[in-house]
Amino acid sequence: MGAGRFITFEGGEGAGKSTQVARLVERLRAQGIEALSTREPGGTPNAEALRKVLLEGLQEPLSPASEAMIFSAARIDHLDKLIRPALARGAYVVCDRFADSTRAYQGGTLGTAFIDGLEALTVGATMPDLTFILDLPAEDGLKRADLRRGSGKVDRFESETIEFHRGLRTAFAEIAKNNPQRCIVVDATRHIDTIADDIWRVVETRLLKAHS
Ligand code: T5A
Repeated sequence: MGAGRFITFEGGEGAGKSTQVARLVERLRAQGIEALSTREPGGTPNAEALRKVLLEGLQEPLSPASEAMIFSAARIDHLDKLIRPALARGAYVVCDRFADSTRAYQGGTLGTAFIDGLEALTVGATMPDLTFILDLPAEDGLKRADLRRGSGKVDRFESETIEFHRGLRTAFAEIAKNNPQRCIVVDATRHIDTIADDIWRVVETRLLKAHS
């Protein structure tokens, strides 16, 4: 009990996070490890309902602070009902986005002090053991997201300006620089299999071998 590990994937739109979460969970399960794939905003029924509000369901735009609070409310539910219980029983939890996304997406407007306080209240000690930041130019990620979406509607953040998306790349690089033990920046312009192999090597070295 209590030997679970928490791994998160971060980066801009269309960086390949969902793809790599699925690959990693598959590989962990092949080793006989209980591994859960989840996402933010979302992961529990309440948090999925808040996801709809945040990404598609608003009558008029929220203020940046309200938006950050709703992401955090969804995160608290996700942590309480899914992430912490899974970690406590020894599972690996692999999450598509987490608190670094709030820092990168909402932090630009709200500033570091606000985000630090909110993160401390929301996440407390349950920070990820390992975070992969998938890095690629904003234009390339948006192109991938466009291709995948097809004729579907763009969401709240996909419709932001290109300058906003370029700023996200810088914000994630800054997060990696400030958290060198936890964060690994991965070149996401390469082939899906090459990226998955690199990620697996890090997980093997940093988590599996270190705790076997
Ligand atoms: N948000 C979230 C905040 O503002 N604050 C917060 O606190 C949180 C938690 C979530 C939105 O909410 C914002 C950020 C987001 O805007 P979302 O739909 O989950 O919305 O958005 P994304 O996380 O950006 O999800 P995407 O699906 O757009 O991107 P992924 O998961 O990074 O990319 P993926 O794996 O779906 O791949 C996209 C396409 O590219 C292909 C895939 O096959 C797919 O078609 N692909 C590749 N193609 C070529 N080479 C590769 N290496 C490829 N990898 C994947």
